[in-house]
Amino acid sequence: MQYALYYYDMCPFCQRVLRALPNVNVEVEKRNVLKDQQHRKYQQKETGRTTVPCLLIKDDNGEENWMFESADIINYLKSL
Ligand SMILES: N[C@@H](CCC(=O)N[C@@H](CS)C(=O)NCC(=O)O)C(=O)O
Repeated sequence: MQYALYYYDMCPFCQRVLRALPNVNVEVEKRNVLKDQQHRKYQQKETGRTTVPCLLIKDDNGEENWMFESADIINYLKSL
């Protein structure tokens, strides 16, 4: 499994997730959607939304699932 967090620094909901990352048991790649427009475009293409934070969950078969809502993302990552 691979995990990527779509975020930007000034977003308080993103900060909540970012603060939780050191306490989870998986590695999460950070994708700043303001610093890299490709990330923003990809998220929008795949989800129809630009809301952050957003967690991309990619399984071993390459299938991608997207999760919104900071509380849900934190709970999910802590459950792993
Ligand atoms: N309830 C959501 C709120 C997320 C939210 O409001 N994100 C804002 C940035 S702070 C956003 O992405 N707004 C732009 C958009 O929705 O396209 C959460 O807890 O994650």
